[in-house]
Amino acid sequence: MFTDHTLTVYSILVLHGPNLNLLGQREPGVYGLTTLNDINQMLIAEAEKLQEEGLTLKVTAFQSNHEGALIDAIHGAIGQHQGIVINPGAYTHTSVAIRDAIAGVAIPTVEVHLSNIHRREAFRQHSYIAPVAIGQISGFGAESYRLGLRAIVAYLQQQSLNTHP
Ligand code: CA2
Repeated sequence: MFTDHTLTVYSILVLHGPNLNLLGQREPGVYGLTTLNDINQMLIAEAEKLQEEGLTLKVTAFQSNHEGALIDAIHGAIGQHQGIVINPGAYTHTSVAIRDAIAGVAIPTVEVHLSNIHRREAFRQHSYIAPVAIGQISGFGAESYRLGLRAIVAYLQQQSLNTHP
């Protein structure tokens, strides 16, 4: 009888879109007091917690206010990261280019939002990203990111079980 001691290692890229660098510093009434750094630290803490479940998780976070920089980061994920968690910010509602990049790299991606975009203005209720994402988590504040990280990891684990039963 063989016991599989294979170490499961996943590297996840977390992308934050435009204006999210202002989190916790401006408009706390809309987006709360949590800063982007708080969110990134929370995700690193979550990765350490998953370590106790036998999973080695590396989290790399990147924020940009520029569409092209986000697209370059998505392209750069090929061969480096197994999953992406992205809050595309306002590009959610405008960017065919980010959608094409996600579809192009074919890396499983979870879309996250702090606010519930479906109960906000009509223009925020459409996402160009959702059709190329595994799923969308929206409306739980900073917790959306933690849930997004959990979701991508659960997806990758399931995929690996399907490939190597
Ligand atoms: O709810 C979300 O996470 C959004 O992606 C946030 C975007 C918004 O355009 C999307 O419709 C929904 C805006 C992020 C702006 O963040 C700020 C934070 C503090 C001050 C000003 C903007």
